[in-house]
Parts: sequence; structure tokens; C-alpha cells
Amino acid sequence: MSEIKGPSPDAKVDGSSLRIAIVHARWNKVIIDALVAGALKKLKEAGVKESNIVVESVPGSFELPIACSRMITGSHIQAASNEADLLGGLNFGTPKVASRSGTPAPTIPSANQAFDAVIAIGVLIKGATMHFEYICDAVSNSLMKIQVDTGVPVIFGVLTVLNDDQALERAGLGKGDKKGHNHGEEWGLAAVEMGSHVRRWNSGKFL
Ligand code: DLZ
Repeated sequence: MSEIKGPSPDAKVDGSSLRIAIVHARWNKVIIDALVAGALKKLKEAGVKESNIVVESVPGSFELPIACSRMITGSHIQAASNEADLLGGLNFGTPKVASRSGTPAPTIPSANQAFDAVIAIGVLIKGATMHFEYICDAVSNSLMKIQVDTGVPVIFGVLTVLNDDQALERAGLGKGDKKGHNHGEEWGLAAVEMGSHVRRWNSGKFL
């Protein structure tokens, strides 16, 4: 394998305070499952708590942009509702501790905070028509637009490959000595790094 191509050594980032979403397509499931597992492995190794990882699925890669967009918005609504609860305001569904004394029960502070990053995972394999080109173009442009517009990093976990073997190798499932490497792992690390950078940048702190 080339020594030049590929990411530089992992940035050491602590994911223990981050909340991360993974949304994956269900097309090409064997490869998807390996990529999601790779991303989850690295999220946990970086300290992201299991309770702060949300995994959702959509039919195909074409649905990834709407899922990312709505999940980011939904997590902001969830976080705002938690804040309102803590201030004694409206409660949109956070459970309350049962009161035995007749005095109002305190609201349990929820761990739900807005997502610090979303990983969009899909596997697009070229077929005989132009379908592949249109979907690759639309999905990659939309995901980039969502992260720039929302300010929440959207990690591009979409394989755009010419055949099954290329996809298998990029999920670490290749045949013989072409086992390849699971790119899901890099996506997990990228989510933690970008989530933590953006938090810092948003509070006006720079290295
Ligand atoms: C229709 C379709 C095709 C042909 N190929 C793929 C693929 O390789 N990878 C993928 O994630 N999704 C594929 N899809 C489904 C579309 O992404 C989408 O789900 C449908 O067109 C419905 O909008």
C-alpha cells in the first residue's frame, strides 16, 4: 500500500463531551454494516459515550441529505426544549421524577444536546445508466451545503465506486491480499475532530 496517500496520524481529540449522529443508507448492506461498525469503533475509542451516539437509517444515499438536515434541526429543537425545562419552562416530553411528597417533581436534566457532527454513510456503486453520476453529484453537493449552512460538520461517508470489489476493499472486506481498509474508521475520527474544533471555534478559541 502507498505510504503517501491517506490521512496523517490521528489528531488526539477527546470525544467525551460530544454528541454524534450517524445516518446510513441501506443499499449495499454488507458494506454499509462494516462501515458503520468502523465509525462506531473509532467514536467509542475517542471517548464518545454510547448514550451520545444516535444511529438512524434511510432507504438509499439519495435520502442522506434530507436526513442530515432534519436531524441537525431536530437536535437543536431537542436541546432548546431541555434548556426550557431546566429554566422551569415548557416541557416537550422530558420525563419527570415521580413526586411522593405532593411538591412539584423536578425535571431530570437530559443529556440531549445538539449534534456536534453527523456522519452520512452510503455506498453508491456504478451501474449501466447515468443514475450513479446524478446521485453522486447531488448527494455530495447537498451534504457540503448542509454543513456549511448549519455550521455542523457533516462527514462525507459516501463511497462512490465503480464496482463491488472497490466497495469491499474500502470497507476492509476485500478478497485475498486486497483486504483493504475500513474507511468508516476515518469518518468516526473525522467526526470527533471536527465536532471538537467547531465547538472551540464557536466559542472564539483558536490554537
Ligand atoms: C436506486 C438506487 C440505485 C440504483 N443504486 C443505489 C446505490 O448504489 N446506492 C444507494 O445508496 N442507493 C441506490 N439507489 C437508491 C437511491 O439512493 C434512492 O434511495 C432511491 O432512488 C429513492 O429515492
